[in-house]
Amino acid sequence: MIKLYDSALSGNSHKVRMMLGFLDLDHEIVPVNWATGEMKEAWFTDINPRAQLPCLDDNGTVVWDSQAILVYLARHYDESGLWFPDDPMLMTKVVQWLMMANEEIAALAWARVTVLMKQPRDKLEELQSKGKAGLKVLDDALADGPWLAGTDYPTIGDIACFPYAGMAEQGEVDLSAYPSVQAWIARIKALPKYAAMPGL
Ligand SMILES: N[C@@H](CCC(=O)N[C@@H](CS)C(=O)NCC(=O)O)C(=O)O
Repeated sequence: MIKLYDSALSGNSHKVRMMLGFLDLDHEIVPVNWATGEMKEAWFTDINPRAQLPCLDDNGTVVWDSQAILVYLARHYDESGLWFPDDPMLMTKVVQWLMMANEEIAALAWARVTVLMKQPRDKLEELQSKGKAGLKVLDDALADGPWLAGTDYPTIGDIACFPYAGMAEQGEVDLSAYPSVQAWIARIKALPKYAAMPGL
């Protein structure tokens, strides 16, 4: 049985919950208390030395980092071959979006944490502008077609960018400037087997 070490509040964990849903994979959720820093406890760092969520354990195969987990699940379980396509150019494009998710779009995650956890706001503007730069790149790509990699079906690149783009307003970033991103968010939420997340 697949085990997902997860926090309900975590958009990175949500990427994995979405993928497990799209692939219809049975799994067990193991909640880890992000707010109290349970990821730093020895029982968890023995499993994931990076001390971060999410972390997946597939019958003893442990994978951490949401982008890496998306690749793992697509490679192992996606019979359609569409979520992470084999075609070299398409695969390259998907990897570009995985990197974007881990960089500019992740800045939106930190802006969200700053606001939700009422942390000091000295870095907030910097995080928001980095996130907005990412949203602009997404918006321009999505003006040309429904999905980020230029396919007519979603890929793990879309999943990786989705949660923190979709929750940008929780980090006080107005999404109305990004109409193609807004339409894409609605498109993702309308996919069959989409796993919902509170606040998204
Ligand atoms: N690049 C990692 C980032 C993971 C990450 O930052 N996870 C957060 C929860 S959403 C976490 O566990 N943070 C704890 C910490 O960094 O101390 C991924 O995509 O999985």
